[in-house]
Amino acid sequence: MLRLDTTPRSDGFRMPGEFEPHAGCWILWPERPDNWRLGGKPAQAVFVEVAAAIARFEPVTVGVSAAQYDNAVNLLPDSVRVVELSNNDSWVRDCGPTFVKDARGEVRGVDWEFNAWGGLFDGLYFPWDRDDEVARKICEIERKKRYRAEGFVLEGGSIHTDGEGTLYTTEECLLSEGRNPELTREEIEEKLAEYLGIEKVIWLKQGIYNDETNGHVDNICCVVKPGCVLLAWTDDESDPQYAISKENYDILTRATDARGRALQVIKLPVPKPVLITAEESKGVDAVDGTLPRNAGDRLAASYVNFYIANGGIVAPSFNDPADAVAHEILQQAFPDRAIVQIPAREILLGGGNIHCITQQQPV
Ligand code: KQY
Repeated sequence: MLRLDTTPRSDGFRMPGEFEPHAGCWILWPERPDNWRLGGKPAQAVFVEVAAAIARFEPVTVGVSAAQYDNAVNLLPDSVRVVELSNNDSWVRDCGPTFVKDARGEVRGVDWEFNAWGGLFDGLYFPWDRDDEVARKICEIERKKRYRAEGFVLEGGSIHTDGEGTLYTTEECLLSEGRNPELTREEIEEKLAEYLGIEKVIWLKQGIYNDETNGHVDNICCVVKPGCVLLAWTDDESDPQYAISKENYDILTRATDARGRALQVIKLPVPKPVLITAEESKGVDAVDGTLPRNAGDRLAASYVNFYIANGGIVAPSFNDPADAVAHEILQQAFPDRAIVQIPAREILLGGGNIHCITQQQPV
């Protein structure tokens, strides 16, 4: 399909909010043994649960390597489409296309440059060449025209939009050394405006404590609807998460969005610190150049990292008393959607959560 030399803004395209209607959802199958313990088997079981839960609400496609194709087909329900799709790991939120849409309803894909969350500076593995081809291949499969943002590094998990001109991100990630160090904040804002059709960027400072993505926004804050956001929160002032969340809360409550609205900020508690066990650490292959998984390390656990499906919310749970609180808050925030919680420790052990392993395709 066509690679376009124009930009979405010049063609009248904008990134819709995740809460707008979807044609479907993309997922990539986990298997690399230096990120997923025990060769990815426990993670695969949870990915199956996530895919099946989302498939209750909208069509799901799972991309999988040739080596794992039969296994994935065997484990996934028949309602899920499985396609062979090479990748370096299973974070389609970050390496997949960001879809944009115009007023006539045409959907196109933005294909960002992907460098595994920081390239040779502080990236999480090497190489990442297959990941960088995923957006192009999904656009081909879906017959969508594609904008390649050549030379501009971005992951889908580092941005959220309200679909009405406002984009949310973090300074920790978008101004990081490993992404676009040659660009100023203003130049980055200009790229976001060109490729996503947004008019205003709300810059949070940092993401969740110890998040290996350099603080993706999708783990700390997300958009419920225009003018309303959820923010990961703790009341425990001794937790390093407190100062991070408080600073972001102050920014959000003082901000106005692209339409001039003050924001409603809903606090969503984080679970108690989740640490890697010795057994979990032992199950991950040590590979030079891949971030190690050490026993005792704190994982970036957050209930904010959920997927908004047509008519449903597919959200992580952590076997924590706050699971029920999160369920209640999500149900109040999304009264017209069914809340489905999935025990997500195995995804968290890989460095992200349900939002990070999914990518919506708008209708
Ligand atoms: O959180 C994400 N969006 C991706 C996490 C990547 C972790 C790689 N080990």
